[in-house]
Amino acid sequence: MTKTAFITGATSGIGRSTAQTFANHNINLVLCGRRQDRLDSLKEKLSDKVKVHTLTFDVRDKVAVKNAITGLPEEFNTIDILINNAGNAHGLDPIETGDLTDWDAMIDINVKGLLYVSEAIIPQMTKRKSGQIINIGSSAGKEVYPKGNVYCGSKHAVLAITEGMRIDLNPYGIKVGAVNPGLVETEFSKVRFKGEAKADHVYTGYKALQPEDIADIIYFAVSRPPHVNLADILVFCTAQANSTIVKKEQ
Ligand code: NDP
Ligand code: 8X3
Repeated sequence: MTKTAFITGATSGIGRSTAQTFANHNINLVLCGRRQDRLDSLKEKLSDKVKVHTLTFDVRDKVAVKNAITGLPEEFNTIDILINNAGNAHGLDPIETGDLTDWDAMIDINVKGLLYVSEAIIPQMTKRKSGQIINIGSSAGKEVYPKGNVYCGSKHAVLAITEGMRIDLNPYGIKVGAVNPGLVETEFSKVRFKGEAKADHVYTGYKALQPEDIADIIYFAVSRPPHVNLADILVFCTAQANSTIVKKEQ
């Protein structure tokens, strides 16, 4: 039977690429983000392959999240796969000069937003005793780096929540796992550096992971047999050894 995946942060980067990969493998899609124009064009692009529905909400708005998910049309309201991907870093500052607005954004989006979406979807999975949840963590959820403080904290929280979900949803046979990438060339650094020129240098001098690389891994995780759950995957590009060591061309 054709499955339906619910992907947050589908307007860009890893989420958009995952939507494209899933469509290529005949998985119907509920695509979410704040930028309606991008959701519309992605829907237009993928609708010749699979059924696509879009939802526009900010994951920080728990009422909007709940209303959007409970209001899904019948054709899309059985979610087999949840990809909790929406998130970003905001700023890269030492803790002593950090910006409260940035801190709020990272905790509210990366942690609380993931929880709001999960809260609205998990009950249907427990009721059916089936489903799969993949949370997009980060290498920053495994290792803290200088000035990464709150972003790393938010991604450590994503990993802890993933483990908690896996334990609590174990009786229901629901698969839960995390995919934790290192440097991926997306709009991530534009957001982190608020459009400043230094964002352009993050992915130069080496071959960073591409969003398609992560989408392939996510598809691999959702296409395993029922008894196989990829619980925790850490992915670096070859040039990256850890959060601080990246081999760049001079
Ligand atoms: P992008 O900036 O390219 O994409 C981020 C996505 O998240 C967009 O679709 C954006 O949609 C959505 N999003 C952000 N804030 C909100 C919000 N408040 N409400 C709803 N949607 C939101 O970055 P990536 O694709 O790289 O990031 C995707 C995930 O991967 C994030 O969780 C990130 O932390 C993680 N990650 C990224 C890495 C990288 O190096 N790029 C490495 C490791 C992990 P819109 O703006 O339309 O709302
Ligand atoms: C994104 C990768 O190294 O910028 O999570 O934190 S990093």
